[in-house]
Amino acid sequence: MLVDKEELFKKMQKAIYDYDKEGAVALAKEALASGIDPLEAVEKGFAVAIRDLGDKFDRMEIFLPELVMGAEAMKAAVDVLKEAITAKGETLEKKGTVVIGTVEGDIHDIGKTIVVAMLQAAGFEVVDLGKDVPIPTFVKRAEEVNADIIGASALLTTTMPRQKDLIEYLETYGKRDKYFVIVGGAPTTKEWAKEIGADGQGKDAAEAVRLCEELMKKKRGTA
Ligand code: B1M
Repeated sequence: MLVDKEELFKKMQKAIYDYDKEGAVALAKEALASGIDPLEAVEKGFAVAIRDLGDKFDRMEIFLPELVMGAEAMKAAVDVLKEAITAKGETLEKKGTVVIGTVEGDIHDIGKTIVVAMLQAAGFEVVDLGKDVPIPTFVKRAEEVNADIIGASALLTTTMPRQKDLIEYLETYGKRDKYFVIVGGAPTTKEWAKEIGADGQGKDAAEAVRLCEELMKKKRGTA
């Protein structure tokens, strides 16, 4: 049966506006069964509504409990889609190892989780440190798994400085040249990445993957 994609994306947005976790999960499964690209389902469906709820929260049209309920519905749907995205990468030759997390003081992890899934789908080995991660933990894990790239996500303007702290921490311990550092999260920009001396910024999950691929080519001298 042919599915009207735009119609399905609208239903996904409605499920988030209605804080309807079961509905969101069912729609994520419907998207997969219909062969819709899971990343497109996230970005054109669920994410449109959660970002709009964020704006409504900012204008005090809704309050934190409502934003939390919307986020829970979104997270449940992303969990379903994530598995489908990740499955694509299981048979690929490993492109490199990325240690990634959301910085200390920041509990936003929906976008980072999508970045993790997309990196795995592209063939990267990924160590996901989760959220609210202290800077020394990024470096300790990178050392343990002999990572190529460290990725730090930040969604708050107040936690973006932790990305700078990561670079300074690496410099302090003489390890800056050992790892590429990439940053991301809604408030970050290419200018910010340059300013703090990062190796790049991904505006979304697809760009983060392209960036990691380019950095690995650079490391192997094939760029
Ligand atoms: Co919060 N929050 N929130 N929130 N929240 C924002 C970020 C905010 C912009 C909303 C707003 O007011 N308009 C605002 C920040 C304002 C600012 O900093 N100036 C805000 C605030 C204020 C807060 C609290 C402080 C609210 C409070 O308690 N008073 C609090 C913070 C708690 C804390 O962290 N200490 C808080 C809490 C929450 C919830 C728990 C309710 C929930 C998070 C649930 C969770 O993640 N588990 C939440 C949500 C959902 C949001 C918004 C609405 C949506 C974020 C999201 O999931 N987007 C957000 C508004 C917004 O971003 N416009 C908001 C969808 C996701 C697919 O996109 O995360 O951008 P995104 O990820 C993208 C890219 O950014 C990129 O790829 C991803 C996929 O394409 N990317 C990377 C992300 N990480 C990357 C890393 C990379 C590369 C690319 O390399 C390493």
